[in-house]
This record gives sequence, C-alpha cells and structure tokens, in this order.
Amino acid sequence: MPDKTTAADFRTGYVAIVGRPNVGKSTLLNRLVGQKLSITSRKPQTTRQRITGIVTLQDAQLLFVDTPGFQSKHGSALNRSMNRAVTQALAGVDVVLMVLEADHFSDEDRAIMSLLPKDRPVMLAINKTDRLGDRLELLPFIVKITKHRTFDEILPVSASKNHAVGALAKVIAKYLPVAPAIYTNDEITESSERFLAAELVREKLFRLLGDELPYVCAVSIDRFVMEGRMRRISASIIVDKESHKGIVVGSKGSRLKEIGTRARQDMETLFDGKVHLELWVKVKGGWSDDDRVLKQLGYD
Ligand SMILES: Nc1nc2c(ncn2[C@@H]2O[C@H](COP(=O)(O)OP(=O)(O)OP(=O)(O)O)[C@@H](O)[C@H]2O)c(=O)[nH]1
Ligand SMILES: [Mg+2]
Repeated sequence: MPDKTTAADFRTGYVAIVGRPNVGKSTLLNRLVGQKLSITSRKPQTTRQRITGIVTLQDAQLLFVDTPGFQSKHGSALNRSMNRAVTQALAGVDVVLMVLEADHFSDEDRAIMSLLPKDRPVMLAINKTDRLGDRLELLPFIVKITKHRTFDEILPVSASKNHAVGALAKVIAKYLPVAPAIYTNDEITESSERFLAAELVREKLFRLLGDELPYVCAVSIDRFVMEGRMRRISASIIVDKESHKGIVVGSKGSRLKEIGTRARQDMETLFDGKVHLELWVKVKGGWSDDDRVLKQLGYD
C-alpha cells in the first residue's frame, strides 16, 4: 500500500467505543484492528480500563478507545473508576461510537445515550445482528432508538461474525479531522505490553472461574523483562479472601496452571515472541473498594 499518511487530506482522530456492559465493544475493537488486543468474555464488566486500538486505512488513521461498560448502579470504588474511564474517554475524543445489541434496548442504554456529547459526531453500531431471525426486525428497532436521539450514522454489524466491520471503519473515518497520522502503519495500540499482559491473565480468570470470582480478582505485573527475544513476566493474581486463593489455584495447582498456559499462549501471539510466565496468587482484602490499592494496581 503506498504511504499516503502525510497526504493533505489525510484524516486522523480518536474514536471512543461506549455502551452498556457486554454489548460487544471489545470484540468489535479486536475485529476492527484484526488482532486480539482487548479481552472479552460472556460476562458483563470484563473491560475495566481504556485500551486503544489503531486502524490505519489508505486515507485515515482511527485511534479507537475501548471503554468499560457504563453502569448506572453505583457500586465499589472500582465501579466508579470504570465509569470515570468512560466519561474521560468521551471528553477527549473526536468521534463517539455507541454500541447496542440488535435485539435489546434497555434503560441502561438510554442512560448512556444521555451522556453522549452533542458537539461531536456520534455513530451507532447495532451489534450482534447475527442473532436476528430476520433483518427486517432492525427497522422498528432503529425507529424506537431514534425517538430518543439521532445519530450521524447507524450501522448494523456483527463483530463476532465480522460482518460490516470494515465498512464501519470507513464510514467513521469520514468524520475525523484532517490531520497527519500519528502512528506508523504497523502500530496497533498505545497500550503498554505490561498492561496487555495483565489483561490477558485477567481474561482467563473471567473465562475459567465461576460467575462471582472474576469480579473480586485483579492482576498486577511484578516483573517484565526482555531476555533476548523472550519476555520473562511475573504476575500476581490479587484476590479478596484467603478462601478465593484455593479456588484460583485449583486441585494440585491445576487451575492456576491452565490460566497461565492460556494467558501465555495469547501473549506469545500478541507479542510475536516467546514468553515465560510465572503466576502467583495474593490476598488483599477489600482491594476493589480501596482507592490506594486501586491506584497501585493501575486504576485511575
Ligand atoms: N452473537 C454475537 N455475540 C457477540 C458479538 N459480538 C460480541 N459477542 C459476544 O458478546 C459477549 C460480550 O463481548 P465483549 O466484547 O466482551 O463485550 P463488551 O461490550 O466489551 O463487554 P464489557 O467489557 O463487559 O463492557 C461475548 O460473549 C462475545 O463473544 C456478535 O456480533 N454476535
Ligand atoms: Mg469490553
């Protein structure tokens, strides 16, 4: 592809991806970038902090910011930090992309709509269209939504089936300001490898532990060093209670081993190099409601 990133009409800008928990924001980000950057699971509130994904097209560079699912119920200090990540992302971007589920529109979605800025372009991606029996169901759905607010563009997509995702990026690009690219064609994120590594461990907790435990777990990276082309990473899984520790470790350490193996495999794919991963489990009672500990764990 010829490099046109400095052409006079090249467009570059930040795009916040916002929506209720579990609508598929992170799956969409990964599909847009073409790499698994942001962790996903069938459980709500998987994403806790902003994560960027860079998409460079012929005539534009889109800097997507994946955000936690916005919740209207006020809970722990961690929940408040997650909502702050959303409002901060909304304040600092050129375009907003709201994501809805094609077969579900709730008060929570409406609450997010009321947060959307009025002075910048706002797009709507209606995700999970693969779940619709008949695409004609989209028409009354769109009529219902646009009674609450109008959008600059409305695009039905399926992130998991990769349907209409490329078209979505091209449409959004038209709304970005004219500016030269910030990153080279091969850069895919602004997020650090340290952060991405911790996230991949956290994903395995969401996928391999029960329905409650992932919410009382966090991950910190204690050591991250390059040894030649190999990354040597030591990470701690922080849990809330002593009794959680045994569940995470599993019988004869089997669950911890599985978490580590799967996280390491994903890291090796993402970093394109060998990884040596060592995992520990530590108890820090009440960490999710302690602003000081949250700061230490990298939450704003
Ligand atoms: N059927 C279907 N499922 C999807 C689609 N996109 C995402 N999902 C599923 O929806 C669930 C949630 O996806 P995520 O990408 O983690 O959702 P999210 O909006 O980032 O969720 P939070 O980070 O918790 O706010 C996962 O089980 C995905 O596989 C889609 O297009 N179709
Ligand atoms: Mg997410």
